[in-house]
Amino acid sequence: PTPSVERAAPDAGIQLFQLPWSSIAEECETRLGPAGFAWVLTSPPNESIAREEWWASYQPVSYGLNSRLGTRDEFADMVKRCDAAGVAVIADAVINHMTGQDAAGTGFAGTPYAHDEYPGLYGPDDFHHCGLTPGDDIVDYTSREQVQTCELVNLADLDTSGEQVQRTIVAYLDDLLSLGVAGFRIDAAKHMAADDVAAIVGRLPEGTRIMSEVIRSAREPVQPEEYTGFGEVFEFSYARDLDPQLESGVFADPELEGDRPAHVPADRAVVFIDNHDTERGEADITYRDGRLYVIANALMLADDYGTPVVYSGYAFSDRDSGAPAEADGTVSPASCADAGGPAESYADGERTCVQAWPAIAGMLEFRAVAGAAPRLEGVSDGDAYGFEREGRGVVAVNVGDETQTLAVPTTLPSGQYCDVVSGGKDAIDGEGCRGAAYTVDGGVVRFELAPQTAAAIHLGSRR
Ligand code: AAO
Repeated sequence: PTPSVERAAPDAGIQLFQLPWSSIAEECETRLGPAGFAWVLTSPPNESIAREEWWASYQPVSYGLNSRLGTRDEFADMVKRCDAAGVAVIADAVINHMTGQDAAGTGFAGTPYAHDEYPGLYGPDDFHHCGLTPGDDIVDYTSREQVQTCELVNLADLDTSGEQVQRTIVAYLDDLLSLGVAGFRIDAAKHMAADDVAAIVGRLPEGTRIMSEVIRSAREPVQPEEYTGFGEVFEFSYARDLDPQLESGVFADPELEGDRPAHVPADRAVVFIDNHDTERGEADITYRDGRLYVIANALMLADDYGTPVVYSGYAFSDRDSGAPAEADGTVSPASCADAGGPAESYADGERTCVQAWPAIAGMLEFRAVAGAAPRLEGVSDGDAYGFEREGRGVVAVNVGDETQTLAVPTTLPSGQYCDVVSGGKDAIDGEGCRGAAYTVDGGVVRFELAPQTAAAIHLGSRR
């Protein structure tokens, strides 16, 4: 038995999509902090249009912090409580645009707005009117000019090169920082010139964490690499490369020397299996594929590339459906305290509570023990695949429909280990395993993997 094994500080994050602030605060205290999540990505905190679709959050009306997800006070309380639990808050910052162009209206917190008019914030001169396409909408993503000066799905496009616009955005972000947030996801960063984003975030205090959303496409001129000079970017290629392997059972090791081809450098990459857009779009593997989703998350959390962010939202059959809400429009609080998972199926609106899945907690522990140890060359056999984080742990998966054994050579010391995906050790100093147990013997560990399961052992799961 190894009583104390060195653990790296947590680095993984979790996106809690459309979850109210009061519920995130509770999750931080009861689950995220103890499990070892380093940060939580929230949905946009500012006032937006008053509609019940989830995407209302992406149409800002003002920078007041009253939204369907809670009040300013509730947001501030959440940041404090998460911080105290060791979980930093990253807020989703929608700064490329304001509302759709259709009509005048009143925001969720009562602020009036009209076409290109957001009283006290912006007027017509603060917006792009590209004049390049009918209705000024982006039509052709191969045109940098359209992507960065026309309107993304008809949303009033701020001219982020303007001094006054930059100042107004910085004041908003500074306000959030004053409440203790650690950084921002920059929504639709592709649609702002990288120089504009650099100028805006350059005015924020040093150390502010920036994660730009720049969806990679080989066919387009605007590339994620342009946004790595001032922060991290979400690397959309990660899941695009991984998912087909899990679906086909044909595995290929990533390039293990240096950075991966066609991915941003590891220290700039935020990686994910899915997010709120891709689970409604391009992602092949989502909560609907419970077992494969666990496998995908296990491989991501076991990896040595980038900073992973786990995703947790709610089930839906209609792409537009918002999270379950109260009569006054506020999103209903939800608790994952008693949740396990993955479930065989989810009812519409039901929270997936991925942060509560035992496999995720086990893999966060694996990740902490693996620390900076390099990923070694993988082994694949039939529908099974596995790899070692040198001297620290071994992960193995079987994506097929038959039970399969997989022998992985390892430098782990000989002995018995508990699989942390199926339960781990039964107590901190316990002798038994809650789930499967595996033996490392003579430099090999032989996994016995049920259909569509993952397993992982590490120095800290030795019994
Ligand atoms: C809503 C209505 C609209 C209405 C509008 C205004 O749905 O009908 O016109 O209001 O009234 C969200 C929703 C939208 C919603 C919007 C505002 O998704 O439906 O519009 O709120 O309420 C592009 C952007 C990217 C953006 C993504 C959705 O580049 O930044 O579109 N994501 C963020 C948020 C998202 C949010 C917004 C931005 C707006 O995460 O939730 O929208 O704040 C290609 C391009 C990408 C492009 C996609 C989609 O990607 O490369 O840049 O993303 O197409 O157009 C393959 C390809 C890849 C392709 C990808 C996805 O993998 O390789 O190139 O598929 O299709």
